Amino acid sequence: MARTRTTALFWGAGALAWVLGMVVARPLVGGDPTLVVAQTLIEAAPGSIATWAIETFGKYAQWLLVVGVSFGIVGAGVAIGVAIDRGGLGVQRQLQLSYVIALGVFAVTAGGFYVAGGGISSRWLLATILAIVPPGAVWWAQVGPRGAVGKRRAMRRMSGAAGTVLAGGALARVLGESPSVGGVQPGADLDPVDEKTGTGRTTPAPTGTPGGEALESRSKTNGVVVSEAASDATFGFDFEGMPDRVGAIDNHYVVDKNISAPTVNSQQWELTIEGAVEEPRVLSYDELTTHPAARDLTLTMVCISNTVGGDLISTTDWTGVPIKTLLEETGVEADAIDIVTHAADGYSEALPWSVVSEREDIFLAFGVDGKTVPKRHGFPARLLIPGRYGMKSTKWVTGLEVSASDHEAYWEKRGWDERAVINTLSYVRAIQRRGAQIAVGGIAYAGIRGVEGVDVSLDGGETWAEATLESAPSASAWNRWRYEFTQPNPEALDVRVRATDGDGNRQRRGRSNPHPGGSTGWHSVTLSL
Ligand SMILES: Nc1nc2c(c(=O)[nH]1)N[C@H]1C(S)=C(S)[C@@H](COP(=O)(O)O)O[C@H]1N2
Ligand SMILES: [Mo]
Repeated sequence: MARTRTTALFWGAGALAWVLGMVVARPLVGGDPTLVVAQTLIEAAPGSIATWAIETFGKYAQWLLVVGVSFGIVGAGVAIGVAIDRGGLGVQRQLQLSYVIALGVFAVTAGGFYVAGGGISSRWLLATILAIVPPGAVWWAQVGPRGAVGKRRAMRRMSGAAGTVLAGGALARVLGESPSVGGVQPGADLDPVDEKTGTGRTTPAPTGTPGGEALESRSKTNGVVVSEAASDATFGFDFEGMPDRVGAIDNHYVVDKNISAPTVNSQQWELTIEGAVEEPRVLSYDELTTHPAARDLTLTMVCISNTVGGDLISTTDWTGVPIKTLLEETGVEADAIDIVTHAADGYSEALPWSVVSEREDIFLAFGVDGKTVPKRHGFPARLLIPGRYGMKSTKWVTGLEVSASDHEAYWEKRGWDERAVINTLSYVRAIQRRGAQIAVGGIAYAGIRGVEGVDVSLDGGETWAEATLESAPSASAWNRWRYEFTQPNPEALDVRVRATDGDGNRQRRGRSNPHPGGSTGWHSVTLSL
């Protein structure tokens, strides 16, 4: 029994050392074998499980899976130890088996880093060696080439290995910070697009919207910022807790299926345009970024898995080329049905050609905030489709395929709505008190239908009043709204909000979950003041 425990402990410690070694080496190639396994599980999981995980764990779902896989590896190590001991193998046989397993661990490590890092490189070699040192040290200390050694010597070997790994880990961090690929870097400065083509650019906010006064107090209830300001000055739309009319990309939400974002080299990158076209064609990064049809567009993106009042919604200034132009230059055949976007992470999305050919605002963005696109938002180029949920807007685009049949996209295969047209939404974001004056404010969005009006109720939906709408920064962006009233000593307020879209249709009242077509329902919050 005691021996079983020792053997199990040895194998468990070896597995744990392996996991730690991989974590240490991770920055070198931007991933490791554990992440490769977790990523494979994410993509293989049935849609119902993926949706359940997103709904239950939100943005932590992917990292919980990684932790689970790591525990699984350690557990497997312990199980192997127990099995070896129970198997009643002789010392010689145990040693032979340990060599076979060591070889397997080495192969999996090298293979995993190969997949994670996209091939053979000096970084791949360094990562493999670094990750192998800790389990190697445990193995060497226990069995070693010349059998088990004394406790003292084992300790010395282990601390030597620990030192190597610490030094290697520091090196890995430094190298990991420096770009592993040449060419234009994500988030680098970009030449501004010609004034005359900048048609979708942010329209300036009307003046006379001063910022918040000095705050006396501030808190957050149900995700809504409750604050109190000193003076009776005008509220505007920028009081504490209100989002910026147009935000910075650094504050933009991030959602994708990947545990770590793919790394793409702008010099090696090319956009292929193929399928039902007159002649397939490739565009280089320079050809895309200097394309004469490049234009700016201010866009509000929202994820289809956003819940009522949620944070997966952001507005920023993008720069790109309409894909209609790129496709027409290439020559689209008459039997075209779908325009499929392919991506560096294996993701795909599709939109009917009948829709794309009608619209100038569906475009391949290579810039945001006057800079190149950050890695996590799809460097070097990502699609943007105003009016549709974020899932349609493929990041890390590598190709446009004109398909003569209906393409089944990544999330569509997992049971989400194919068209993914944005449902009208309105959220409460902030409430501020300036003496007896109170303003409640938030955002409203109806995709490209636009927002016509926003109503606010303070009595649980009995009576409604019209909110003041700020002009939208563009035809593809949200409106901020506020509603001001006087109430000397309110203790709690039951705030409800509903919007009417540009077609005159009121936002759906009934609550529904994000799956399969995006959440619906009026946002209501009870706020204590
Ligand atoms: N290649 C790729 N593109 C993708 C995804 C993805 O997993 N892979 N996720 C989509 C989803 S669900 C959303 S909401 C948006 C989010 O874009 P953002 O991270 O830039 O906000 O990207 C979309 N594009
Ligand atoms: Mo999404």
